[in-house]
Amino acid sequence: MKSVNVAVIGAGVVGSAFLQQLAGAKSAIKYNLIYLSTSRKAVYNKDYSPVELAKWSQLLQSTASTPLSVEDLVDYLRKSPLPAILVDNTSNETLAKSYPLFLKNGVSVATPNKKAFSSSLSLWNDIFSAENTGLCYHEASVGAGLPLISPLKEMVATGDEVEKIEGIFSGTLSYIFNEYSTISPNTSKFSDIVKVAKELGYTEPDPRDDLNGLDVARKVTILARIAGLQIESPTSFPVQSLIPKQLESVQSADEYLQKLPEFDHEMEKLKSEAASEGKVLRFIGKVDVANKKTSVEIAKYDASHPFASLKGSDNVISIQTKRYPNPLIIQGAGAGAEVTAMGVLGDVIKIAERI
Ligand code: NHO
Repeated sequence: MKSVNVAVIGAGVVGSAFLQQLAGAKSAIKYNLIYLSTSRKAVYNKDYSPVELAKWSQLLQSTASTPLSVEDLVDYLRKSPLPAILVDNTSNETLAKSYPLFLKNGVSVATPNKKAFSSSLSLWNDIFSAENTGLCYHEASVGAGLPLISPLKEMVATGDEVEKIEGIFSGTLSYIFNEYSTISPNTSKFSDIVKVAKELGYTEPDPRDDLNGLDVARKVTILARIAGLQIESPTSFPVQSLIPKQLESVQSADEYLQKLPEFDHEMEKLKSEAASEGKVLRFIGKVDVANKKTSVEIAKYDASHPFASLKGSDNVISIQTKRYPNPLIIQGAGAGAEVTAMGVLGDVIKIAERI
């Protein structure tokens, strides 16, 4: 039976779900967990003997070992007697910047961490350099487990031409707009819905981290680059922030939420304008390949458009290509531990089959 060695960094929301799914993976390949770390602790054996996957949580709790430095981890995995895969389940930028080092040394990478793929274009080029001997897969960096990046890469590799990608890429902002701007008009206030979204745990601890549009801009950067655009960074194109200027610099999330009702009329104006045209508001990311334009903005959609009938915190992505002049629509849960971990494990299995 083929076996591979797997090193996992990060055992938080996504990491724990990933480890649980790895333990039950249905695959013809055997996955040995040879390294597991959080920011403070690590579990591994110098002789590469596997860590008991079923006991990962207790082992992490009782270990006295601290994480290896990036250089030492590269060295440990480079010398692995079996093909090695690094799974980065953190949102750490330094680690993301070190992927080229792993990949050059024959270590493959699977990750939901958006940072590496949506930072500078030179980092992207280093990660996907033809000289690398490791593979790098990142399905869950956009749309969690939705099949999006892999089919998009296949379309491009087989000669299709992407013309336009448009979508709702944030689970949080999907929920907020699906509740706020509905096909049958409602009287909900934007500030109240943001508060509920926070209470339900849909937003980041400070909702401004969702409402500033940067998370969506990162996802748009990734898709635009796959579609062939040379996007320099997620701040190199227009991104509409939903945070009123006056509230950008208030100290705490609480103060922001407390003052947000004072600005409800701004969003209300847009909502009623849309309603008078039989439309709803949605917060979308757009890649227009022909015109080399990307953007993140509030847009209006007819009640009959697939984006208008979205439910809960679902993502929806429309991809128009030469072969799919009627766009291909991919829709479903785009956030959450289980579906994100599924995307990561799917990548690990694909890598294991190919190395
Ligand atoms: P946590 O729960 O904070 O866990 C992070 C873990 O990494 C911890 O164990 C921490 O100790 C460890 N860690 C951090 N820095 C480290 C370091 N330098 N060395 C070693 N260990 C370190 O984070 P999550 O939620 O589990 O997220 C992990 C990664 O998955 C992040 O890159 C995140 O962006 C990505 N991700 C998460 C989700 C999600 O649902 N939680 C999604 C996608 C990707 O589908 C999701 C999504 O996009 C949600 C989004 N907010 C939306 O659409 O609204």
